[in-house]
Amino acid sequence: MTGNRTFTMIKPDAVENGHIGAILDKISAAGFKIVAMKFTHLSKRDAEAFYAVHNERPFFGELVSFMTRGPIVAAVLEKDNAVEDFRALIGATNPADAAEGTIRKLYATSLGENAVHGSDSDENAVIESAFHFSGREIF
Ligand code: RTP
Ligand code: MG
Repeated sequence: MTGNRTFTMIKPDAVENGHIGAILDKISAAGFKIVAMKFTHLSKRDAEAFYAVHNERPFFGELVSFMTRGPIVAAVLEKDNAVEDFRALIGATNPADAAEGTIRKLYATSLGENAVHGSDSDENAVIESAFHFSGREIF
């Protein structure tokens, strides 16, 4: 799996704002194949574990409360060079800095509420996919 898969979440802001379909269209149009997908709602414990790398950061509490505010779409995406190409497709963390046409530029609300997650390495893509999906749920 390493190298050609990444993990994404459509975050609660984008779900609340009705952007699930548009974001999935952008993902497909960019050449990513969806190999796993679910609509789910993170518990506080889930969000704290998923974003544990940020647990010392000042925005951690805000991040956990945002990510647990409503349902999310979790998915595993397949494409050559998936991690890097997906990070390019979503754009910078802060939508104000994101390039024109990127998912965050189009659909994110703010630095904290930025519409989508994308894994930042092949190693984390594997860990994050396994956090949300069993082997039988990835096709
Ligand atoms: P993500 O992990 O969600 O794909 O985002 P990222 O790599 O672009 O950014 P990262 O540094 O990993 O931060 C994770 C998420 O924390 C929220 N954040 N808030 N208020 C703030 O200063 C701040 N900084 C980051 C964002 O939701 C960011 O996506
Ligand atoms: Mg990150």
